[in-house]
Amino acid sequence: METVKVADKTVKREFPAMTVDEAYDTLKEMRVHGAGRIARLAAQALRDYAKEAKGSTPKEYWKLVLKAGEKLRSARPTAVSLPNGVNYVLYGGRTSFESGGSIEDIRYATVNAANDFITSSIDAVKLIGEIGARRVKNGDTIITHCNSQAAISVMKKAHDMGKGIKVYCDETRPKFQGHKTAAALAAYGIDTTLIVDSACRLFMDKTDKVIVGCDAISVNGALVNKVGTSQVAVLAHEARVNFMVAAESYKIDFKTQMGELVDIEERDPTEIAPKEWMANNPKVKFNNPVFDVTPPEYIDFYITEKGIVPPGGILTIMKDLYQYR
Ligand code: RUB
Repeated sequence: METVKVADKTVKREFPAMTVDEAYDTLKEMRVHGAGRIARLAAQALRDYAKEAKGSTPKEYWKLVLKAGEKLRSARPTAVSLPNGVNYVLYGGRTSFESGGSIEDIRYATVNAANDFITSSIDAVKLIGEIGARRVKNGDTIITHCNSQAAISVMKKAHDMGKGIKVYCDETRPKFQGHKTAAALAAYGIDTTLIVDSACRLFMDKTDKVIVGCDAISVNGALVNKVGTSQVAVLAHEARVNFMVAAESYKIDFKTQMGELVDIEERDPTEIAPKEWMANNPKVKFNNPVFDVTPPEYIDFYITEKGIVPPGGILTIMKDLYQYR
């Protein structure tokens, strides 16, 4: 279909081509992580699947696409960008299916919706950088936790603006995503120091701002992000340091409006202790939740692509964003 090819050319491939099963495994095993990238990989895999899927009727074709979307959505439970991204793509196709479109019509609508999601997600991260960097002052020292493309975008932009920032990166146990952030910032020319998570209190005294990313925002403005974020927020609060969250608006979790809680992913205990150690200490129990919740009162504001939003303002932007089902 010529139009699909034209639409496709406008979107640069961020990840190697993958089947739905490969993308699912890649997400589950965290070979690609971070909420924005998780969502874009799922949208890409769903788009590529929709392009090739066969079916003898529109209903049959649509059922296959829905099933693929369902599988991708289930790869990780906490980052709401994943279901939100997949739902956005499916909504494109569903509108065409429900209005009696042919297989080619539905295919075209699905592919376009995926491309639309991917480009707007990448644009959002860039915009967040621009909006957030204006809140950073010359010579600011920043603490960040985990590995967030949106938070990195703010820090890189502040550096581009010549603000001479200095950044402390928490290691972010157990998967050490902070190492990735430190490597990226240092390679960009930013004055970067890696610290262990438990040193955060010590360095908070030397810090002007905390900037972190986001996996999900609940309707009351609470933040769900990598485990340890809430501790950093409490320390920032105690030290009267600004706590800012860089978050694309598709990270707002609609279901929290109906009182549902965000699922907190629990991962394999071997991420926190070697198997041999576990075998030698059979009485020790393990818990490995990988996200936590920061209450809104510890958050100064969200930096979204739509502008700066205080935690209490999340509800008001929610309605606009959920025009798809
Ligand atoms: C990553 C993490 C990041 C957010 C935001 O967790 O908590 O802070 O996902 O990232 P994990 P981004 O490594 O378990 O996926 O701004 O890139 O969306």
